[in-house]
Amino acid sequence: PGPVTVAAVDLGASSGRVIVGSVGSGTVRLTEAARFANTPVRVQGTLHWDILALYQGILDGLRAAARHGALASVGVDSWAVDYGLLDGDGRLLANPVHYRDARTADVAAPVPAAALYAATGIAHQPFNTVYQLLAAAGTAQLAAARTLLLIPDLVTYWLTGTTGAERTNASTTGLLTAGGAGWDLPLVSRLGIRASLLPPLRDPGTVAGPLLPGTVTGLTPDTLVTTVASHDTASAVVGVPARGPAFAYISCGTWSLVGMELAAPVLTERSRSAGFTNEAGVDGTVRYLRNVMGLWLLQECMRSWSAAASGPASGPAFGAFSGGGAAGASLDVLLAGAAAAPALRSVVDATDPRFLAPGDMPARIAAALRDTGQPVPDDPPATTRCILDSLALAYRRAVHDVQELTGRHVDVVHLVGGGAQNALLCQLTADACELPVEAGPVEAGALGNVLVQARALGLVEPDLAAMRALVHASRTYRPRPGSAADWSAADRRLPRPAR
Ligand code: LFR
Repeated sequence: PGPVTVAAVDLGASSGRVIVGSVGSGTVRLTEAARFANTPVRVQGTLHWDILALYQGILDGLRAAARHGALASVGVDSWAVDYGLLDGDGRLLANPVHYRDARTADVAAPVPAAALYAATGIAHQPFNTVYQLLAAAGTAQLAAARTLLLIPDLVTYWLTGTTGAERTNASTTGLLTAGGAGWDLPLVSRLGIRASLLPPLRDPGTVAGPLLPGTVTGLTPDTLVTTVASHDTASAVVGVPARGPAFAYISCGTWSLVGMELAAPVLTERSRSAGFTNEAGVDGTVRYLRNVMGLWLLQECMRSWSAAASGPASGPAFGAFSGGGAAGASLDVLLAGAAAAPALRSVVDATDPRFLAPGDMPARIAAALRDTGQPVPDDPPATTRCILDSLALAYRRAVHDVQELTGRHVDVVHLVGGGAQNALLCQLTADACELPVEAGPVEAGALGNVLVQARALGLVEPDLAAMRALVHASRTYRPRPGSAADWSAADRRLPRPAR
């Protein structure tokens, strides 16, 4: 038999993609069928996702994907924590709110942080679903809601009519018991959240339903919608080309998620205060990781620089990152300038929540540098260098801490996602971590999505190691000798955050 065709819908914070996976015997080939911008919209002060524009992009993308071959299956993954609310008729009540919106900034939970961590294993992030629901308490919208669906589950509902909460993504709500076995109902009730909002959990690799007839022109219910590891980071971790157990991963896109795959959660107070979270992975694994701001720092700087270059009136209030364009410096030019700029001149803490919200990122970086008595870069290439050095330093800290907190040894770092294309960042990561970095695949998330569908269709060997054997890194970066002392000196310049 020839290869089987499936489609991965992979929604990221700055763009959505529909990627065709062609699964043959012992091979998986990806082809991009469509890519569309994900442009958030601020309405009366609240930052929203434009969910219908995304859905339109998905429908058009699936039509384009079907031109590559009859689709046996479709799977949807996206960023985590955000949700849509359905009313009693199953209609979406409002556009989902963006996790970078300020509504959760001052929310205090009625349960102490240490108790939340002990119960759920999820590290405090202001945007976790639990805090979004607490921020929404008392609103007419929440009162009218009957079902909460996380973003990929909402898209899956529109495609199939079935509701559920996919387990890897559901873990990021902060409402599952640690390890992800089930909703923590006593906790949900202590928090004053209506348990009836939360749909039954479903597992990656199960069928959500056939595609509803008439939903995508040209596609029939012969196409199944398969539940995948619907948290993009969980799919990316499936798509890590690990060859043994002693690996750390960096899923590097808008965010950088740095950690290890474990068999059980780590719930110690040291782990909590170090900011490590225990998200659910496929097959009962735990994604033990720390959130690092990631390429968001650079994307937001580029947005500021291009708005400045095009004049105050013409810059979008919140535009999707366009990769530069005529007004701003292009990414390639910035990276070439950053490679030539002096190394480790100034570094910021790339886990600092001050960088979370959209805004004037060059000014925030400058303020952080002044706070720590370091020189402020005076042009975009030097600022870009500061960002990449700071990311590599944050990776160094996370790779060091994860070994200390788990008692496990790491001998290779896999850097997957868009950041794997950034040769300077990959080299700095190898230097800072003092470990070889295997870079790629760039589309690890889509690949993990495709692999879980392929497994559900019985097309690949079922164990994770065998699935990963079908995935390949694109390049190895080795640490350059002699740079370790510079990284530990840079590390000493920045106080460790107290959580
Ligand atoms: C990455 C990601 C992270 C999550 C953040 C917010 O795209 O899913 O894992 O912490 O977005 O949802």
